[in-house]
Amino acid sequence: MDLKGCIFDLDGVIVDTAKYHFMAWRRLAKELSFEFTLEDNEALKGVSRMASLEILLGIGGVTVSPREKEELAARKNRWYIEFISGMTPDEILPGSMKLLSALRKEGIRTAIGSASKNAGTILDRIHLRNMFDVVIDGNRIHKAKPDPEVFLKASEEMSLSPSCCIVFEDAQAGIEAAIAGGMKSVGVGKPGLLGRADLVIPDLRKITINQLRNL
Ligand code: B16
Ligand code: MG
Repeated sequence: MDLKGCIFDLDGVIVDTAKYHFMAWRRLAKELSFEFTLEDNEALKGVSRMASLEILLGIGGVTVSPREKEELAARKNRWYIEFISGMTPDEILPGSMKLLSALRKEGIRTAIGSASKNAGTILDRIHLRNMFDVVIDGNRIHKAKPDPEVFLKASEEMSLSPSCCIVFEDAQAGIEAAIAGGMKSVGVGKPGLLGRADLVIPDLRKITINQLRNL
């Protein structure tokens, strides 16, 4: 392919914030008097905050009013912000920096395409904002993944055609969004869940630009 841009999901690809989301959701479940397991947490990856809350409430068999839902989501987010405010550049996942530097050296543009409304805070905490030409986060989109909006906005702001872009994603919904947007995709994680990606890798450590160009 004629590779001109790479779009990275944030949580689960560049940093492991899934653990902080889990800690905050588990605390909320505890307050609502039910257990929320690490296994349950898998279903929340890449899913928006309100959709995550719906899944959580479903697991606990809890019914609340729309107003209470807003309050519960806000409560979870306050804890989550507390957790991520202590993040440091040490938490950048292995291989990310090397790949981002190599891409930029080659003149390939880089973007973040994240469902998170907290993406800006995370990028600031890990000092990585300047490695991305474009940042599209949960505050700038109306439709959640698997809708391709977040990635299409990223390619548009990079002034690139979707067919020249590769999306890096750890969530199934994100791979579906890349496909729907007409982009190549690299799944970061386990092949079982990310089978529809053009390539699946365990992390960003060994991937080369040549491999990406061959997709
Ligand atoms: P927030 P990504 C996603 O980020 C997370 O994977 C998902 O677990 C989270 O619920 C969602 O962001 C919304 O996050 O509550 O911070 O707005 O993987 O798309 O970078
Ligand atoms: Mg993710």
